[in-house]
Amino acid sequence: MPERTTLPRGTEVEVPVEISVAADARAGTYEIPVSFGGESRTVSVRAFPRTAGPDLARGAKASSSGDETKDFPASAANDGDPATRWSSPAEDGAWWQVELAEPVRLGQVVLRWQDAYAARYRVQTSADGRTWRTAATVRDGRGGREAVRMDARDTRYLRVQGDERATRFGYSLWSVEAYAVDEGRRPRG
Ligand SMILES: [Ca+2]
Repeated sequence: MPERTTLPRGTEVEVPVEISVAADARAGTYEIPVSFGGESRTVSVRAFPRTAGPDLARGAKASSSGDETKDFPASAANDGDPATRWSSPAEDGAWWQVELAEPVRLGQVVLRWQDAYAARYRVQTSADGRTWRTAATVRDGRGGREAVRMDARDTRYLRVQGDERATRFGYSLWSVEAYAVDEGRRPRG
C-alpha cells in the first residue's frame, strides 16, 4: 500500500493492496483482514500449489457428451495439433473429458477455446470415471487461453463440464492441457 494518499473531500481514490504468497505457503484459502478509517473488509486469497512436468492430457483417451460432427471429435482437443478442434452440439450442458494414464494430483488445466467458448463451466475430476468432484468453477469465462488452477488429488479423469454457452453455437476447444502439482517443491514439516 502507498505510504500516503491525498484526495479532496467528497471524492474517491482507489488504493491498490498488494498481496503475495510465500513459496512455501500451504495451499488453501487465506482470509486477510483489511481495515481503514474504521471500515473493515476481509479479502479471501486462494493459494494453489505450483505445477510442473509434461502435459498429461496429450494423446490420452478423450471422450465427450457428443460431437458436432465427425470432423470435430473429442480427440482433436488433446492431439497436440493447434489446427484441430473438438466441437459440441449447441447444448449448455455439453462436456469433454479425458482419462489420464495414471492418477495424479492435478494442479492446472489450460484451455484454448475457439470462438465458441463457455461463459460458465466447471473442471471436474474423478478417480473412477463415475463419482465426480468439482475442482474449479469458472463463472466469467472469456474464451481464448484460460489457465484454471486447482488442487485435486486422485485425478484419473478430468472433465470440462459446460454450464452456459457464450454464443449460440456449441463449445469448441482447440486444446486442453493438464498439469500435475510439483511435488518436488513440497516443504518439509
Ligand atoms: Ca487440437
